[in-house]
Amino acid sequence: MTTSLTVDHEELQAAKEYVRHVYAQVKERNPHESEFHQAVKEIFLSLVPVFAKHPIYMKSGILQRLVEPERMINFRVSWVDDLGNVQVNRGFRVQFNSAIGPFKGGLRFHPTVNSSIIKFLGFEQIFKNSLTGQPIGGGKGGSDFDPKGKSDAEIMRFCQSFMSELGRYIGPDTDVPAGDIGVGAREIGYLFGQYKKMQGSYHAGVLTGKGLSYGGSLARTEATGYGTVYFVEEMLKDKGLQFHGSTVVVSGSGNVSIYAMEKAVQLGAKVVACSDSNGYIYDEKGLNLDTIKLLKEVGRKRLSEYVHAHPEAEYNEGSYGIWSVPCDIALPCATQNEIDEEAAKLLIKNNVKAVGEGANMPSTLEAIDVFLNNGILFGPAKAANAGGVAVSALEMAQNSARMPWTFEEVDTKLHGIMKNIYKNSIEAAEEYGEPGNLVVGANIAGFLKVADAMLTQGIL
Ligand code: NDP
Ligand code: 2IT
Repeated sequence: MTTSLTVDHEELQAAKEYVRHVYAQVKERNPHESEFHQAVKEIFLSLVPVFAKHPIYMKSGILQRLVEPERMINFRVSWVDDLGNVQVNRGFRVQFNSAIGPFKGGLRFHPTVNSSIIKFLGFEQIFKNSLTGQPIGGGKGGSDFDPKGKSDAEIMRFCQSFMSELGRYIGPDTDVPAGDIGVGAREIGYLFGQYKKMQGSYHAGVLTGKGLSYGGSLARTEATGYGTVYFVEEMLKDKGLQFHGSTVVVSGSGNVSIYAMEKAVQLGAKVVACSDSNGYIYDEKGLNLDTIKLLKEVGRKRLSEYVHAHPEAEYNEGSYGIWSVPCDIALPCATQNEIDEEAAKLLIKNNVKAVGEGANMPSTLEAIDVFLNNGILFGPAKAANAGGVAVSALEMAQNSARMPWTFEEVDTKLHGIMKNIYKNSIEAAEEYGEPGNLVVGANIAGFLKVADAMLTQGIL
């Protein structure tokens, strides 16, 4: 990690020792939580120069406190499937840090969900939310429930059961969940309905990502994907590059991926490949986004069916293969650790110039090192995908004001927020001796605001 700062060697050693010590403690206290360890390690490595320059953070135990969630809720979710069988899933909510605002973060429904996944996502969310400049703390939740192949009625019964337990722990000024993998407008609707019934009163701001007819914000659906492209646009601009005329690969074909593709195309790029968990589609002339939307947003179908409508395109089994498609810009928008060292090297071999993370932690630590060491423009998740939660906070503002804004108003604010995140991250990287390193810059800029709030609020 960085040593190029004007701090005493001794202070740097003390900072490294502090970080090493707390990281060892995290691994010991949270065994078998490899995703959580990974997210913590990435942040910790970036923060060494901060502790060397400002030992007050070490003295006040900021790191030990940051890595311990304020509250972790685990609960049983029982529900009855269409055949009359009882099903039991696990529900989670981590209320990680509320130093700068109510806990805020999505809910993920996916069979791989466990406490490690929820804690890595919640930990990332603390710094991401801080970067947006809005008053929102960090939280995350979800379930190992698999929405694939379930009927609407099953989804509804599951969501009602999930909320009947989670409902007592959340509220517009306490904790505000939203969507993530497997949780979109349909699920938020069922969750909101159940919360409203339980409360007996209307608290619009308890969830975000709501439908437009009952308190949702225009542009929330588009926000994460658009925001990622706005962020990457800033990275490119600094190097005299642009989306216009470039070839783009976007993994996933869900909410983030679809709107990242849409904005990239609007800016004049050609999107040649996207994926789902089974495989990827490729067309060197560019994909048809309307067909993808119809398949995934409306039909909830597999991407393999794309080639029925477009025989000129090819479908390949295995989502990992997407990283062998040559491109100028890669936007991983599916899930964690989808780009490993080998995939990163393959992208570089094929001349990738920029990578922007729409998903949470899609690149392994080794892959990030490969990108940075090869001079690839790299936009880390907590900065590049912050547009979703940023517009969620704008949705909360509209709910409080009981006044909806136009699409253009929200989109303009989103664009401004993404530009600011880029600027603040670049400036922090410069100030702490790692010019151009957005990983270090975003981690430091996100950390400082939360840490200073924690310092002023006493030992909690
Ligand atoms: P969706 O459920 O809408 O879409 C997820 C997409 O990723 C689907 O195409 C899915 O394929 C694919 N996918 C999921 N898991 C895997 C896997 N294990 N391997 C390969 N492909 C997989 O989720 P979102 O678009 O909302 O989320 C995508 C990523 O973006 C996640 O990392 C999420 O945390 C992050 N994110 C989301 C935000 C939001 O506002 N929604 C905000 C910021 C980040 P299939 O259809 O086969 O399941
Ligand atoms: O990872 C994320 O930032 C999200 N899934 C969105 C969270 C939110 O509260 O909108």
